[in-house]
Amino acid sequence: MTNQKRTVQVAGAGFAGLTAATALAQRGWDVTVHEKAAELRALGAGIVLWNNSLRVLEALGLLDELESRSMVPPFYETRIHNETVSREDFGGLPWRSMTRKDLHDVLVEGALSAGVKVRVDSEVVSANPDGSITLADGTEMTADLVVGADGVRSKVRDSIGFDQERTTSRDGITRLIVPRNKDLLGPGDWDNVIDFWNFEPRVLRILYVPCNEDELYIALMSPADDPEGSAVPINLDVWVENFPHLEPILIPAAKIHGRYDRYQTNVLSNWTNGKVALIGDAAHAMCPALAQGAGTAMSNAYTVAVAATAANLESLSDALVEWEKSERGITDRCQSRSAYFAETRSMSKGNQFTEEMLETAIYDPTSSKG
Ligand code: FAD
Ligand code: 5PR
Repeated sequence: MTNQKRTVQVAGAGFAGLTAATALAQRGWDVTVHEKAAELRALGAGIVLWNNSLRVLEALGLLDELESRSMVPPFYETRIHNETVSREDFGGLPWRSMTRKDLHDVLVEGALSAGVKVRVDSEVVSANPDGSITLADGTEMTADLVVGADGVRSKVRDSIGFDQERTTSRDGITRLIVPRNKDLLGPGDWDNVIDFWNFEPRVLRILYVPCNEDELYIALMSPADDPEGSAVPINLDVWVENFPHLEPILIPAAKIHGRYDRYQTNVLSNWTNGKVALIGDAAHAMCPALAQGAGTAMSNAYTVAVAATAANLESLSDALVEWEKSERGITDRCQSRSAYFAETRSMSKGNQFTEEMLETAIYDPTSSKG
């Protein structure tokens, strides 16, 4: 075989897998991504990106495209019982909101133009630290590097058997994209992200995130033990009774089936074993309070690509261990802070985005290593 290129098999075409694949292809690797779904499609609704993932998109050459499909809300406003308790603008720190579909489309376009080979309907059922994967149809493939970016229920991870601690939160959320209906909402700062918390007569929260002129992301949170609050499609009477001023966006929301998910936190003993590196939700699924699930996924995807490229193939496993050592602390701290906010619901107090809480958002993963 005359192919001189280093090879990598990536499991999962989510934000983590596509980012790693593009960064590796741009560094000369022969990259194959396996996606188990029949088509490339983003799951979920909307998303907020911060400096860390925006710097990664810039390094991949995708920032202009992303900017044209996203927006910068003026403030992150927090309200309790519809009374504003804070309006945070993060002192000029870059942040953006968009639909998950738009982010995914930009990453797919970037991967394809970098020469990444994407195979759909290609489920990875197991991986081996020696650098091989097995697909659902029994095919075995080998590579210099295997990246497990196959999400919270990762088969790459579980087939190898990493020690892990899993926690499921008491609250969960239904995430939907609805029309903005600004005219119907009446006068107000409807370009802000608005985090509406109600504690009386029951705990219910609506996170309102405009994504562009036409589309609005809403995340409706309820304790899992409230059958009405967590019902899908959403129980229109219950939500309108608690958030009457949001009726124009709740009516279309009640027409979508949606899905209620509790938050899952996974803490692994290690992110790597031999030639296998885990990134994204496969390695560190976290509560969404700091909106860093995708941000940490993309940061770690980028830095593992840089670290693997800088390594000699003979010492790749050691380089992966070093990569984990240098990048893990910031992700672990973000994961535990997000879990604390989910547990205590204390984002409702407002002004929670202190410099410490923004550590991950501020971080620039593209400048940490050459
Ligand atoms: P994923 O996005 O889960 O991507 C994994 C990919 O791998 C998928 O395409 C999957 O089909 C594929 N796959 C899975 N198993 C295999 C396999 N065995 N072989 C091959 N391919 C496989 N965060 C927000 O900030 N805003 C949101 O609106 C939001 N919505 C969410 C909705 C859902 C349903 C979930 C589960 C999470 C959501 N999150 C949200 C959290 C955040 O999006 C995640 O942290 C982030 O997407 C992680 O990216 P990832 O690439 O690691 O994993
Ligand atoms: N931020 C974002 C988000 O989607 C959620 C939260 C914060 C962007 C919910 O999914 O605090 O729960 C949150």
